[in-house]
Amino acid sequence: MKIVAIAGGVGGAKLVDGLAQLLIPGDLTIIVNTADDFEHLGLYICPDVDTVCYTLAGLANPETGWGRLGETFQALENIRNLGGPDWFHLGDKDLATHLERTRRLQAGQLLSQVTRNFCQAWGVRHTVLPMSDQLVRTMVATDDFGELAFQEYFVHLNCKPKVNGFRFEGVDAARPAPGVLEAMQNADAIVFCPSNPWVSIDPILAIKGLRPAIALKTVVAVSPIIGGQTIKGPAAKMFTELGIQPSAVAVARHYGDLLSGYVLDIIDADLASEITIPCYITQTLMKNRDDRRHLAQDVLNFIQTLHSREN
Ligand code: FO1
Repeated sequence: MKIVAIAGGVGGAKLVDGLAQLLIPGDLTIIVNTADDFEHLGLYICPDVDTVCYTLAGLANPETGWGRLGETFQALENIRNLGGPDWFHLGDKDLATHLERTRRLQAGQLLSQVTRNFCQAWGVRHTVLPMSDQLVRTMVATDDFGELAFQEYFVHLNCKPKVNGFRFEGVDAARPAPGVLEAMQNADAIVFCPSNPWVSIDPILAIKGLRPAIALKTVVAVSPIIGGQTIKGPAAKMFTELGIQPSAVAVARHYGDLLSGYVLDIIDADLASEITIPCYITQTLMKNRDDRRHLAQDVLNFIQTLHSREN
């Protein structure tokens, strides 16, 4: 079965790892949000792409989900000593990724090309595609701080400002990266990973041509909200601040008629009656690699059930 996974950072990377444990490389393409990308210390940082690649390569820091395993922070300590910005925790190994990526981009390579080469170097055999080679930037509209660049909001201000909307700067001029539309066309199903709907999945859906391509397919989303809360990140807080009660139902409504089926946690089993599309209830919390594989297997089984209902 050919699957396209649409993913943001940490939560998305976990399900992607589960799918990668089950599917042969030619059968899994991961399309990753790049609207969290930013320039920092003169370097081009791609947090979600790196999180997905490090996770698939077995190089990710298991405590944070982002950054590298066995990381040191000597460069950051020395930047701090010089009075430079130290709020974004760039480790020494991770810095090598950003330095080399920046060098290649400045030499005229495309982000998709650099990502492909890095994946080869890290031994990632499944296809990881940035959503676009053009710059798209999530801007977070807040009550008290005006509009903030995403990482300023997310890391520097620790998601504290009250949010009242989002804007994806540059999205109108952005095109899907090479291979993205083709992967969607060839896919048997598309999986929305349990990533933040507002700032991880929506930027991908906002790229010209992607929503219509997705709408033609069997689409299954896994809820990033369990028992009204997010495991990591501000998705539940964002729903609340936007006047929507955070729940697995709210996420399903957010994606609306794009979805063919929806996976939600056992804790939220009662909510399935409020969702009008087929639901699959299972344990969605992924505490270890086995949990990731089990959830991925559930998602694949569910897709097969949906396909047999369609035929
Ligand atoms: N997230 C944090 O909460 N604090 C950090 O200092 C931080 C550093 C960082 C460095 C490299 C990287 O690839 C990711 C990093 N992240 C950090 C995660 C990242 O900002 C977010 O998880 C995503 O942008 C949201 O998907």
